Amino acid sequence: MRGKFITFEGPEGGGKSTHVRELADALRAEGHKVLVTREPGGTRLAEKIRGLVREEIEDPPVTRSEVLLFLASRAQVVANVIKPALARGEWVICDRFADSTFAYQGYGRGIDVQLLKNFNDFATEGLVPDLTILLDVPPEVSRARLAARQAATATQADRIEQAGEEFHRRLRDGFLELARAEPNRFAVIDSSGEREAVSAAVLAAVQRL
Ligand code: Z5A
Repeated sequence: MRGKFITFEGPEGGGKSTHVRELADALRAEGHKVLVTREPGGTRLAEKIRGLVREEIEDPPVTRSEVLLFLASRAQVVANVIKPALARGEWVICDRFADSTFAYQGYGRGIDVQLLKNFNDFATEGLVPDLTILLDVPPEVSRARLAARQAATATQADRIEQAGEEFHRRLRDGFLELARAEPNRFAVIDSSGEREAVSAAVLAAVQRL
């Protein structure tokens, strides 16, 4: 039997990486075989693309290149990692997927979302998650968490994190609009509260699946 495909989405600092790990542990404890991956990334080539899109360089990618880089990374991880794992009956949890392209490059950067959906279908051969968990946080919570993490790890905001406040407001609204359009696929969880409460809401959404 084909495995289940779960994606985590949302603005930066929403706790995706944290809750991906916690969900994977919970599912493994129930005896499921779970593969965790992320976007951009998840294969050697895709991890190189991840470096390229986040790097501060003199000639940063123009928006169209940015889209193509994310889609190239996605095509690699879908073909070489996600689809084979699903075919083996494993659960796959992916930290970001197609909805990030629609939110960041569509609502955020202003590329037509329908056009992005068509290109995305080409990259994924039509693969759609069974469940998408949208960890929603307002921009001020997102900024505060990222600032705390940067202070703790002595790191700097990357190229995309540095995009302005208006960009981050548009992409959050974009995620929420995507969720409204597909209520059966999305579970929207307020991630500004306590971590334990968010974990419980994630598990409840997965149990419904
Ligand atoms: N991108 C794109 O533009 N288009 C695309 O198609 C795709 C991606 C696929 C990926 O970078 C970047 O690429 C991203 C979108 C863009 N933009 N940026 N920047 P990434 O994967 O490195 O960044 P991210 O996805 O935004 O992850 P993140 O910043 O690491 O955030 P997170 O994974 O959602 O959160 P976290 O690391 O689990 O938690 C952040 C901090 O908050 C951490 O210190 C936690 O301990 C803390 N935290 C978590 N939950 C809580 C709660 N509930 N309370 C308090 N503190 C908490």
